[in-house]
Amino acid sequence: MDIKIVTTTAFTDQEPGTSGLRKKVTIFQQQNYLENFVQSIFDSLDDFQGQTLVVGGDGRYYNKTAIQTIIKMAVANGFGQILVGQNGLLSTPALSAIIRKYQAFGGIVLSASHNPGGLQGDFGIKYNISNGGPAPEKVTDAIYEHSQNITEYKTVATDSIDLSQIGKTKIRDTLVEIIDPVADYAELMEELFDFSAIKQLFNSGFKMCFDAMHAITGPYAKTILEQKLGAVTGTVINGIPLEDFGGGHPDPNLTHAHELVDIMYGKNSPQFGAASDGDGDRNMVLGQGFFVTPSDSLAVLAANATLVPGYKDGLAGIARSMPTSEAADHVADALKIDCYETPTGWKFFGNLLDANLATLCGEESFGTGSSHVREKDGLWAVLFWLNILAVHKKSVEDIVREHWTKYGRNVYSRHDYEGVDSKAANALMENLYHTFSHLKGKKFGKYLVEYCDDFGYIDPVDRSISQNQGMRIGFQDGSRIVFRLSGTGTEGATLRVYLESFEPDTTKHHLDAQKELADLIKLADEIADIKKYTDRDKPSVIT
Ligand code: VG1
Ligand code: CO
Repeated sequence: MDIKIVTTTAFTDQEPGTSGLRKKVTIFQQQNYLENFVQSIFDSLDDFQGQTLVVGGDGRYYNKTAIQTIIKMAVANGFGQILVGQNGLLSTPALSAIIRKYQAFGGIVLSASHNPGGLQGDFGIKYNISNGGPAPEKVTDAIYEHSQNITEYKTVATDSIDLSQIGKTKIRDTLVEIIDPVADYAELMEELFDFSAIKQLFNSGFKMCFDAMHAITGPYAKTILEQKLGAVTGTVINGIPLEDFGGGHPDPNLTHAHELVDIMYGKNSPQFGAASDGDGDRNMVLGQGFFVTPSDSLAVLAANATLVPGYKDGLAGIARSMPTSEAADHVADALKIDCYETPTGWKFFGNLLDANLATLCGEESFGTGSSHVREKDGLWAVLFWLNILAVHKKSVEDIVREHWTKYGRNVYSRHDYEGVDSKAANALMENLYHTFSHLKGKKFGKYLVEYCDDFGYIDPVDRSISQNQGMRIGFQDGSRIVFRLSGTGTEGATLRVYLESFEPDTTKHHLDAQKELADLIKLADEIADIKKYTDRDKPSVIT
């Protein structure tokens, strides 16, 4: 079987965003579009001959086609072994776990995560390095660079590989192995959490609802929650992965996971509710009629970590993305450990985890994870909560309220303006940047501006610098407003406005976050002229 060298022409738009390259399926379907990007990944790597590559995706439309292409190209480029999830499926955290367990050279994740799928939806591809985590910026920059100058790619002519049967096949000198997508991941979860305590909890009549949103976590959640932990059949809803996610938007938040929200806010709701996203790395956690913000979730997990076997010796540190609320910082202070503030995107946590500076990480965008893998991990967060619930035997709401009583409440919300005209969104950010010089020291009602800047980050481990990571306005009372443009969308621009205030007064902890933040919301519009630039009078999604 000969290696074919195919001549190609570069595409100019293959720049990875917050989490890999994401485009409309129809863009990926252009001739050589995927091939160019995959070859650019391989051309950016050194010394992978004979090594192992892990490949899998969230099962969205185009997943299977893309996997066939990638296997052939990985063979032609000289990988020694390729591990592929059965039927092309692997959740993002499972892929990370498998890279680490089998000491693979790296992995390719096919997913556009929380973006809708199907022929009219989005597709995406991301490269993960040998620690199991997303490639750092220096690698994604190199991939983009290669993609702009590419003239040829390598592949082999061979029949399609049967992805449905677990087993091994040899193609040229490469061993292609189809593996169980769930087994290794489930084993890792069993090492970290007290399965017998959680089993007892379910045996005692505790009920939960897990909404897999017809995305990748269905098979994982069924195996772990229903089969291994004894949750009743039917605990997992929308558990079959579908190429178009059943027409839904697999983003676990109050807007898109409305089926779960209706159940949890309805009559006779189960004690615990959770959902995960397209590729299984996000999570939303709910109690009965009670929403846990992802920022609070990180703080609660950190405060209770020693109750969980995998974290019984305590945490080395905590890391959170800059727009994530400072709730975790209060826990870190109490535990006398460091709390790191990184730019948005899981790739910035990798070095901190590798250097054992942080054990738990989190983002306000429904992402929590730990040093067990190098991705955020939706089901892991759900099991962590279950473990805490099994020990405390209290409701989710009581656990969170007691947490607020002890540490104060960081009232938090994110307002997204999706599908805004890109030029207008850039103009808004530009204008904001120029207002900074006269904002500092200014008073808006009770809010005195203490600082405002464009967030930059120096990685404490390798000293690499990342600039322009979001505009922050901090007020003297600890409140913050952050403005960022999304790096994962595929249509126009999405403006994200992050709002936070600190409320130590327990008598106010029951109040609604939107009402509590009303002044800051008004102020955000006043400072950034949101309505004028976006031509919208309200956000499209509020979380
Ligand atoms: C969003 C989130 C960010 C997250 C990223 C990938 O990025 O804000 O916190 O890491 O998605 O998550 P952006 O640039 O659109 O704000 V996932 O689950 O889509 O891989
Ligand atoms: Co995701």
